Order: sequence, then structure tokens, then C-alpha cells
Amino acid sequence: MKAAPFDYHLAENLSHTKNLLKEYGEDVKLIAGGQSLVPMMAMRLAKPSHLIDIARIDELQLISSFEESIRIGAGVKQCVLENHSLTSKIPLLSAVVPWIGHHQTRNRGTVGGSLAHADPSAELPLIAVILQAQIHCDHLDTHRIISAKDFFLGPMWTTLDPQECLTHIDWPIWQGHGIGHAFEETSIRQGDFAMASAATQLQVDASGKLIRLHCGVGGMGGTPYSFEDMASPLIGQTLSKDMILAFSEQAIQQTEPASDLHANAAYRRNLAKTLLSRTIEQSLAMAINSFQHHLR
Ligand SMILES: Cc1cc2nc3c(=O)[nH]c(=O)nc-3n(C[C@@H](O)[C@H](O)[C@H](O)COP(=O)(O)OP(=O)(O)OC[C@H]3O[C@@H](n4cnc5c(N)ncnc54)[C@H](O)[C@@H]3O)c2cc1C
Repeated sequence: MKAAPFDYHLAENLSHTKNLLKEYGEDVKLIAGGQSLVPMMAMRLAKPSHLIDIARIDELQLISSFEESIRIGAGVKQCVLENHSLTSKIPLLSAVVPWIGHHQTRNRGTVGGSLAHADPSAELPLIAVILQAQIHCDHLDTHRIISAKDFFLGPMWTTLDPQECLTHIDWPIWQGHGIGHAFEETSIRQGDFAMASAATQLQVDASGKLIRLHCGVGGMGGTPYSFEDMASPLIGQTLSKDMILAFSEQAIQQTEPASDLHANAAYRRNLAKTLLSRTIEQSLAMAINSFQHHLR
């Protein structure tokens, strides 16, 4: 199928984008990398009358470092994150990028596009929720900062207003020693969306006791799940394999996976439980190792 007819507008900068968004009202769509929107338009699941191309806006391409966070422009291409020196300060983010689609899609697909598209199986929304990223959006003269956990409302549904442009994302940098992270996913073929995925970032003290545990799963419902609140009883404890398994089992009970051609809900739950417990174990090993390395 071919896309329904539309008018194309090349935005010169952010303020031009906002004016175009205002001018064309509800019947407009931003296009960044086009890796999700173009297929949706080709299937006529999206039929905007006006398309505003934001791919060449310099303001959206910036990556900058602050003491407590890294700011990544919405228009930064996913491939740029793979080797960027600053993203190494957010190691879970660097670790996840090679799992997003293929080289070809990462060469065009953007960080902001992935978050705005909000596929429940996508990797970046899961990591944004787990790392408690702050999402910045512009709407005419107003600017909103939305915590990632409040940003995703359902499959392909976010708090973004049709006339709002996601401008950048602040990713918190964890300070100190004893930090570990891990990401795991299972998909039918390499580069496909995950059947289920799990991610963890945690921190331990010098005696191996847990200081914080941020973890969650993707592909298990309409939005990514984060289990930080559930993890609070574990803080201050030395995690054993049994504790990790029990926690993962309990966490996965909160999810509401769908059944589809690839897997039924029960299979997805089992898979996600295994992936989640693996990422916690791997992160813990990394965290303890890094502390020992630091003390040597
Ligand atoms: C073969 C294939 C495999 C893929 N596999 C994966 C995968 O495994 N994991 C994964 O996460 N993704 C995957 N994707 C999708 C990924 O490549 C896209 O990059 C991503 O979902 C959307 O990013 P984009 O920049 O291309 O956005 P676009 O397609 O341009 O836009 C997507 C949506 O976001 C909106 N939007 C874009 N930028 C902004 C902004 N700044 N402010 C407000 N709204 C905005 C658009 O209006 C549109 O609604 C795959 C795609 C393909 C074609």
C-alpha cells in the first residue's frame, strides 16, 4: 500500500517547527527518522495531511554533559549513541543501543522518535523508565518536563500533545562505585522487536549490600514496567540467588502480557522472569567486581 497524500514541510529550526505545528493543528505529524512513521503511513494506520520534517534541526542533535546528567537531543540518531564518549557515562544506554533494530534503522531512527512512538517492546522507552530519564517537550511558548514513568500511557500512546515537540532527554548519571547494569531480550530474529526484555541497574556498598535497585521489563503490557518501588525491601540486604528469583517472580505478577502468534502470555511471563533474574544477577556480579577492582 502507499501512503495517503500529504504536504511536506522541512522545518528549519525549533521555532519554525512550533509555528508549523500551530498552523496545521491536529492534522499534522512530525517526522524524525521515519523508521516507524513511514511504515505506519504506508499501511494507512497514520494519515497526516501535513508532515513536518525535523531531521535537519541542529538544536535537536546536541549531546551535552552536566554534573548529574547527560542531555541528549531528541533528533540524535540511535547509531550516534553507539560510540559516543558521553553516553559511556550512562552504560545501560550504550549497552542497549545495539539491540534496537538493525544498523540501517539505527542510522536514521532517533532517540526522540523511539520515545514518542512508544512501542511497548522498544528498548529505549524501557531504559528511560528504569533510569528515570526526564523528557523535555516544547509546545508553542511552554516547556514541559515529564518523568519517563509518567510519559508512557499505553501502546503507541504518550502524554505528548499532537502539537508538542519532544526536544531532549536528560539521563541521570549514577555517581560512586559498585554500580552494575545488564540488559537481556529474546526476539524471534536478531533485530526484531523483543518478545520480552529486561534491564537492571543497581548499586552496592563495599560489603556488597544493595544501595539501590532499578529494574524492569518490556513487551509485557502496554508500557514498560519498572519495579523500583517493589525493590525497596531489598535495600540494605545482600542479595542471594533465591532472593533474586523470588523478587523476579513477584515482579512479573504485576505485568499484563498479551498472547500473540509468537508467544502466549504464560510463556512471556516465564521468559520475562528468567530475563529479569538474569539481569539482576549479572548487574550484581558487575557491581561487586567493580568495587573490588576499585579497592585494589
Ligand atoms: C525493520 C525495523 C526493525 C525495527 N526494530 C526495532 C527494535 O527492535 N526496537 C525498537 O525500539 N525500534 C525498532 N524499530 C523502530 C525504530 O527503528 C525507530 O527508529 C523508532 O521507533 C522511531 O524513531 P524515528 O526517529 O524513526 O521516528 P519516526 O518514525 O520519524 O516517528 C515515530 C513517531 O514519533 C513522532 N516523533 C518523532 N520525533 C518526535 C519528536 N521530536 N517530538 C514529538 N514526536 C516525535 C512521530 O510524529 C511519529 O509519530 C524498527 C524499525 C524497523 C523499520
